[in-house]
Amino acid sequence: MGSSHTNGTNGVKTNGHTNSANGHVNGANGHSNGVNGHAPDTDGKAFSASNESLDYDVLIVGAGLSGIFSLHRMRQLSLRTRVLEAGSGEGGTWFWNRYPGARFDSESYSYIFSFDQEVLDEWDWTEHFSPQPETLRYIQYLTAKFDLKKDMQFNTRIRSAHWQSATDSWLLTDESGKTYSCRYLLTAMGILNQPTLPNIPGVNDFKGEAWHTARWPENSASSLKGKRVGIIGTGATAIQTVQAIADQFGSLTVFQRTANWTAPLRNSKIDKEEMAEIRKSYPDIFRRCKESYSCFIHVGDPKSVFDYTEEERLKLWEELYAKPGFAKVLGISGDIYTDKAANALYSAFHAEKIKQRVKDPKVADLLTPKDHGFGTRRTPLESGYYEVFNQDNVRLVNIREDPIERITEKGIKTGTEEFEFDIIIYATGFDAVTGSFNAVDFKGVNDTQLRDVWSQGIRTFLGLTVKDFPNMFMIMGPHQMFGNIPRSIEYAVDWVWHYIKYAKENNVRYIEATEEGMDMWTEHVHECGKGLLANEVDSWMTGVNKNVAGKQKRSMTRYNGPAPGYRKRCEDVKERGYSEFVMRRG
Ligand code: NA7
Repeated sequence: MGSSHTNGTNGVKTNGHTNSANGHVNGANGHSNGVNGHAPDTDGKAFSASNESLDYDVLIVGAGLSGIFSLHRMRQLSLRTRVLEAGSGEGGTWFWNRYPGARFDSESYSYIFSFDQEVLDEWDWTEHFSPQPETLRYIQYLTAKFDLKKDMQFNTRIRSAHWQSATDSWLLTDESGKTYSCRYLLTAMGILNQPTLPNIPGVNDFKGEAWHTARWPENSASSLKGKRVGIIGTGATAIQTVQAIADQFGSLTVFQRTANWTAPLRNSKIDKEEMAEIRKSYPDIFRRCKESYSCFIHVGDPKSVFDYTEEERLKLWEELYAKPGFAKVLGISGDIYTDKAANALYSAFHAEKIKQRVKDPKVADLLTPKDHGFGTRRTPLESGYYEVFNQDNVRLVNIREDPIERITEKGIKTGTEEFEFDIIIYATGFDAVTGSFNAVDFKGVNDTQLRDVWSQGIRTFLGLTVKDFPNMFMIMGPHQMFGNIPRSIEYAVDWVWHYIKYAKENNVRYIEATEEGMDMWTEHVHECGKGLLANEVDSWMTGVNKNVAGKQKRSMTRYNGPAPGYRKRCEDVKERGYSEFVMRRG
């Protein structure tokens, strides 16, 4: 579980459609119903009074980073707010994903919250790419520091969220049947929170131990020591897991359907002196993130691959390869993400690296992706992944050629072979982005179901709202930036905070996106994605999960344009007094 990045959005204008901050949101004519432009009702009493019949002013679903920051901000508006969380503790992604090797692959000090100076002053990172236990400690430190836990309710899985037209409110029901009402609903459920097992017959037949990486047993009695382990999947999670357990298992068999590109992370420790230097540079770090295309500290190369001679190009790529983090993914020429010929050159450079690192040429060839170019899927970073395949006790099985037929009592059966295992690890990914929403029965105005609204493709306004789902805001919903996620969360939560403050001051109790707004925004999101090679490839980022019905085809799940442009469009809506929305006074 590393940090995500939007493939193909390295900040370099390559094909004339970076859609930079040109501002205007056209098309949504807005029915402001006499709200916009009214003088603020600054004490906000009317707002509180109108919510008195409800359990809460605001309910937040999820206690990950989105939920934590949302709660903190809502408290600043003195709103009665509660976080409902399925897990037994806070942390979201970093609570659930405890598999060995789980860590950031973005620089720790750029992939965290920036909103509080005291936090920045107090918290020391000990590694450039934080491991999951340290990240979870950071999150627990935040909830303690801001005393957030008293408004968090754990072990509460929300099953339905139904709009109540009579009271302009939301009614949530958890799996025990308990209900919760509120004026505003903030979904903070994460984009990767529904693990998916493979759709292979016999998953329940295996008599040994088996688990999905996102459900790694916390105090696993069964150490991997000496065990025969099989792992299905070779995505970001599998790559981190395989390298982390390399010195533990008795034997490991990796079942690979699609090879993925990956490149060195080059993690290192941070001592006190270096942390002091990093701390001094926080303003610069966050400024760079703010200005960049997908909010990372790495800056893309404005020159084309073809502006360099072969010699210059290779020298440059060697330098990038030697650097830590996403430098070799985001610091490159932008045409690598839009031009197949440019991409082929960079892919060949990385293929050569695999050849150099993997002793058996057949295994090296199998580990080299043939069906997509470098960086066109989410590119994980590794620390010795390829070298694991040089171990005598490791085998790579090509299940594209020899598919798994079934999971058996003893292990895994492919078309030609039967494997026996003590442990099977499913590193088979997630029902990403919309999966979190589909797991809850969302019903809006006139019982409109969210999954129906999105059945022919995701539609949103600003990635934050959906028509027929009034007073509901999505933090890290579809059509938002999946780059540097904490940066996206901070922006989305602040935008919502501003709106609710406005509503409180203006005694607004109802806000809803319009059809025109959704049409315009959805078209804009699709326009931003045109020409990106990443959108021609199946991956969770393009909405594909072959294990999930209805997710066999690509869809536009994320915002592909530049982050500054995204923010400008949202700011413009705010500055126009939310006139693109339907609003009603309380
Ligand atoms: P991913 O990146 O979706 O990877 C899932 C892997 O599991 C991938 O290699 C899949 O192969 C494989 N898979 C899934 N289902 C099957 C079946 N039925 N048979 C064989 N192989 C299968 O998930 P991750 O957890 O690794 O990473 C998710 C994100 O978390 C990551 O991008 C980071 O941002 C953090 P496929 O490629 O579909 O052929």
